[in-house]
Amino acid sequence: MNKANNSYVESTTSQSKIKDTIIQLLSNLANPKEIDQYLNRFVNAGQSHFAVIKVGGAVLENDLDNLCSSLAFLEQIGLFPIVVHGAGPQLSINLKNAGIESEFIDGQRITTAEVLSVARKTFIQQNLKLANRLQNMGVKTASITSGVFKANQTANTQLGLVGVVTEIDLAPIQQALENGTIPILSSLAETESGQCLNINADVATNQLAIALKPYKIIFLTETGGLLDQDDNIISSVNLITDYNHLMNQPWLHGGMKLKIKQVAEILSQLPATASVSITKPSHLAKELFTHKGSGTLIRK
Ligand code: X2W
Repeated sequence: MNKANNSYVESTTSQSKIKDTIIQLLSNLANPKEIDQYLNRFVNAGQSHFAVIKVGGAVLENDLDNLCSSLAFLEQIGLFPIVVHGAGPQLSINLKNAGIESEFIDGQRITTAEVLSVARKTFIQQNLKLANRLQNMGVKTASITSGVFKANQTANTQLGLVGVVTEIDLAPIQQALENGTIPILSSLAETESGQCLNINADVATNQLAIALKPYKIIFLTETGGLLDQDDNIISSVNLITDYNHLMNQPWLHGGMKLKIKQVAEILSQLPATASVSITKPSHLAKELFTHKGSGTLIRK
């Protein structure tokens, strides 16, 4: 048998081993056929196009164990997501402790030079906290805290040192994936002259998704999905059929409206196969590998 055939046998053997592992782990949630179907889609998306996962600061604070287990599970089965983390709540606490005022305009933090200096330290600290925890579990990571997001300072002078992303350098991410590591990105950018800027982590994720065109964009949150008026998770949103109806609901509050609007904007720039999931860390595998899912699936 020649080398090419050999590697085909090796790769199909390892894929069937992976399938066995997932089937075992999800045996109470999904049937093997379903798992097979999703695994094939994710593998076929290609190494750097499987998923961008956004992790909010609140999840890093309150659900780190589940987050790390879910990311380790993906790594174990050969799926390497690109992680973008926030650290908003941690930054607010650190600023308060330092006696520095912290205010927001439309979800963006007013960032003075003083705020930025605390923000950089906080974001890097949170990045390393996640990376260290994963590394202790045997998962290799690459902390990327600069060099990906190029930005201009926002035109809104009240916001100060907040960035509007102009360009994304995917090379550090590709390199990390080629090295067999999970890239973990902080939401910091630089201007052409090297000035560091603060960017909202959701905005950074959206911009990265548009540049990278992954198969899945996943927002890991504490609530685990978009909630309806009775606080039940809305299991799916079809942007073509449900968008106007949903946006006109009186119970849909501002934050959620903004999120749906942003998701619609990302998906409008991605292939029809791409979708966004909002779920909680402990439900990630269920959301990815079952028809039923676990959080909110948004597609167009
Ligand atoms: C955010 C970046 C962190 C963030 C901030 O300073 O809070 C701006 O608002 P979460 O945990 O995802 O909210 N930047 C400009 O977005 O973290």
